[in-house]
Amino acid sequence: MRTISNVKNNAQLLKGRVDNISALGSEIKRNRGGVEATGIQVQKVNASLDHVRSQIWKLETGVKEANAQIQMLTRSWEAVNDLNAQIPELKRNLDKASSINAKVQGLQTSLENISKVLKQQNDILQMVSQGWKYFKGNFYYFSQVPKTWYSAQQFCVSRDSHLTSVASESEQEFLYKMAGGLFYWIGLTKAGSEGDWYWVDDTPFNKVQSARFWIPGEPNNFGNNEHCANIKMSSLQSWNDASCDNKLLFICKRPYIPSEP
Ligand SMILES: [Ca+2]
Repeated sequence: MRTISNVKNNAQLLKGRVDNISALGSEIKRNRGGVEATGIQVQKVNASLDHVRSQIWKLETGVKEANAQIQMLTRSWEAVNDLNAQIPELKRNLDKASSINAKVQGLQTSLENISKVLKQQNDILQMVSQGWKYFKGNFYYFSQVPKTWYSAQQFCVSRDSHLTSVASESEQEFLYKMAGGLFYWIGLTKAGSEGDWYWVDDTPFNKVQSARFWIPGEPNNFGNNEHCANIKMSSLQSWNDASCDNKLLFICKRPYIPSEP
């Protein structure tokens, strides 16, 4: 009986050990699952770390690029500063250049004026060398050969002029002084008009202003045949009307028109 009891006890013990082993097996199983889960977690963490590393690398690259840009901008800024420093000197040079330019233009204008005056003097000299006298903007030719009034006017026209008009007291004075008491036809006539005096060069005849230039008692239209005027006396009152067919010396007048340079 003891033996049976012993066997029973032993069987009980065995069963207990088998149970324990079984419980251990289950625990090991559970733990294995935990280890597997932990492995997945570690992998995930590793992946996150990789991502963070790549972000950091990108940031570093960005910072390097930004630094390069900043250096370039700094160099540009220094170049701008250098240029700024040169501006006052450039401005001074520009001022100098403008003032020199103004002087050159002034000289240019002076030269042009001198050139004009020389050209005019040359024109006048040429006319004078051909026997013309210059007075206040006109040339006058005092003939040495007497002609009738009409032939005299024809001669003047052939020389780009007309028998002279007298438009002012100073002109009258110039003419009678140059005439020196000899008789000279002037361009005053009433031929072809109805008794009115007119200047043959189309200067308007001022009857009132001109009254002081006639010799007292003239014009007397002697013989009803005196239709042309001449300078007869060396005085302000020097005009006489005479027959246009008389042959007298004569005075041509041509306005001085400066030739273009
Ligand atoms: Ca008369």
